[in-house]
Amino acid sequence: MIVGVQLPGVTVAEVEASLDELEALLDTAGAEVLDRVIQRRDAPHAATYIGRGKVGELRDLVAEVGADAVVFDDELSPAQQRTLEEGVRQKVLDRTIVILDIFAQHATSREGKAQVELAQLGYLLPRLRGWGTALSRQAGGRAAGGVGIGGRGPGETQLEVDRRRINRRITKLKRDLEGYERIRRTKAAERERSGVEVAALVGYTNAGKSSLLNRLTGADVLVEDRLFATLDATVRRFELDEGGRDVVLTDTVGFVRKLPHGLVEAFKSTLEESMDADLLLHVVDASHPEAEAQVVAVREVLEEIGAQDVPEQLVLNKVDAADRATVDALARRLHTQAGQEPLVVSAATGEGLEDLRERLAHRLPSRRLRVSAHVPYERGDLVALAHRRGTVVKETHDETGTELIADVDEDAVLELRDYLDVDPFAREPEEWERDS
Ligand SMILES: Nc1nc2c(ncn2[C@@H]2O[C@H](COP(=O)(O)OP(=O)(O)OP(=O)(O)O)[C@@H](O)[C@H]2O)c(=O)[nH]1
Ligand SMILES: [Mg+2]
Repeated sequence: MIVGVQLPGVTVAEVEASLDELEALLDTAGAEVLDRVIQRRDAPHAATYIGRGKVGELRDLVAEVGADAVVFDDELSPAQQRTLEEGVRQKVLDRTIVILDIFAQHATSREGKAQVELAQLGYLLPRLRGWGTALSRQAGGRAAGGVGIGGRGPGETQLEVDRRRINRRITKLKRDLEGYERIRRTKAAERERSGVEVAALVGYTNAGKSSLLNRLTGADVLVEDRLFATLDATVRRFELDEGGRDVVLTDTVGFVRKLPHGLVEAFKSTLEESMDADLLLHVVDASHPEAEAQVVAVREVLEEIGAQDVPEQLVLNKVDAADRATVDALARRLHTQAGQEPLVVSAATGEGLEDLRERLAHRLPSRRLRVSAHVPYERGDLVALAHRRGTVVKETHDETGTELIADVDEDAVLELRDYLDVDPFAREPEEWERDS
């Protein structure tokens, strides 16, 4: 049984849409929804969320349809959860625990697993009272049945032991995560030094981010019609244009409405990949009826992780599955709101992907410099280098060598240094001419 509350200023349709999504989340988590209840309120009831009278009704309904759990569409406080469980006489869960559960099922890397566990423990800790016995059983016989065995001090209750154990675990997880983050930072710094530009795929879960990454880079990331298929950041390099300009594309966890704060907190270092990007490719499922609300939700999370100032390119995906007029209308509305023209693509058919590459090439701040050089014939390798690592704008030949005008990266400039007509390193780096 799923339960939503309709507060003032929210339409029934919006509550229904959010419940549809909760149903999809539960489906992904492996549960089946039998029925739903919507309760109108001016504000959530402090003790029971839906109001005391409604709890009795809910209990009868739950018994009637034979549901073995009630899932609320918003995060419940630990006290509300307890009170509701007593009133409904079934297990009471909320959207947060469902999302945490899916993340736990899907995490594969050690970092991903540690992040999810950290978020789960943060959720569990204040709720320990109700779950204390279950946790003790989980911990095995030692602590649970132990008479003075293990770390149990005199007069200490089971609850205190559990709390202490969880806090120790949280400390360890945080330490591990700091280690992973250091590795990530080192890699990011290497990329920065090598002058490669980074574009990050962001967007609502199931929008088609991994599909686009696979299409553009020939990667082989798991694509599935389920929520949160991707939890680990994948980084792929691909050639953007003929000039051999490389771009790094990152794929990461998708967003969802009411994403638990603890989870955003725990995943911050993974999500920071987007913060450090030169450009965000914000992928939207244009065939989804809630596409616009999803764009808003994604922007909220971006703000939460401090990525709101990174340049953004909207990419309307799955247009093969959507009605053309609907896509056009959506593109126009988003265009007016965001002041940028969304790209219209399909990862499935490949439509619009050339435009996407072009837009990427255009919007990524190039770290290249325009140079003009006179390269003697015996250094033909340098001319070849300019072709390989840059774009040659003009190439002429005279008796002594090749006259070259080219856009190249900084390393290539250094190699060409002896033959440059003007030495760009004689000036401040900020003054370097940049093509953009
Ligand atoms: N019709 C159609 N389906 C698509 C397109 N792109 C992706 N899909 C489907 O949409 C579903 C989700 O695709 P993913 O690439 O896994 O989406 P994602 O954004 O990476 O999702 P998460 O990792 O769960 O956040 C899959 O069933 C894809 O086959 C498209 O252009 N057209
Ligand atoms: Mg994915």
